[in-house]
Amino acid sequence: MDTPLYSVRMRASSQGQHLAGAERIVSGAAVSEVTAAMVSRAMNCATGAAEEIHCSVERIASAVRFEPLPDVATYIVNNWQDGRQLAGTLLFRAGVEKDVAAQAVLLLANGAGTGGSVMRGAVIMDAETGERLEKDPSRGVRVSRMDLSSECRAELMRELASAGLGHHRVLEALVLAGKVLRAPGIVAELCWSDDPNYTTGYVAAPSGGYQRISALKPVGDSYGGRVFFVKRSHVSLEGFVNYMEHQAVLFNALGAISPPGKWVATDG
Ligand code: PML
Repeated sequence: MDTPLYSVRMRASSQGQHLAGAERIVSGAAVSEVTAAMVSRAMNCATGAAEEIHCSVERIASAVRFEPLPDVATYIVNNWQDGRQLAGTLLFRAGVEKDVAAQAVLLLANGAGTGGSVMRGAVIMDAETGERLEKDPSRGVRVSRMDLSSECRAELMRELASAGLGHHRVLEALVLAGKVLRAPGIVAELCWSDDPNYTTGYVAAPSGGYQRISALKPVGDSYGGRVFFVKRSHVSLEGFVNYMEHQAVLFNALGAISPPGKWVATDG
């Protein structure tokens, strides 16, 4: 009989503001240790002490999908303006209309949530028309239930560190994007962090993999978020959201990790 797996999730907040979140998929034997490590991380958050920490542990009842991670590429750009131009190019290459890509960049830059706030979940956008498709635009879609097998985690940490990509955000975003790229009907994802000191973001696409861009916003800017592009006429939105929120995906093999390369913007 297969060993049962558990989804362990943590979210920490202070004065109603999200501070930190984490999630893992582990065997029953590892649940206590992983939960304790998450609580410790929330208690020692660089952005302030947590006032509330919520942890949940759920046995995964449905079949877990085992998948390889996407390839990783890093483009070094001169500034965030060039980074946004590159994001537009990569999104267009993936199948997103040019004006829709530009619209998505502006949406994240100005706050995709209610009243121009940062949205915790992701926007779903029609790659052909730019129409927003998420049911509740104040909440967006949360991607959940994805992790690395323990062998793959150890190997990935080693490989990322030796490529100079040891920041925890790279590993976490790569795993999330890995799940997104396996979604039925996904065209591409655009993401950058709302951390004012973390300016790197990425465009992920089934054909291009996880394509990091060294700057997508100026330092000090606290806007960020995620946009998932689909083609409305080709996708079941219900199936898409259900996959993002509920399907457990465990990554058990690495993709190629290329060394960073310089990217120079072109006119027009
Ligand atoms: C990376 O450097 O590859 C991570 C980029 C996106 C980070 C998103 C986030 O942590 O919110």
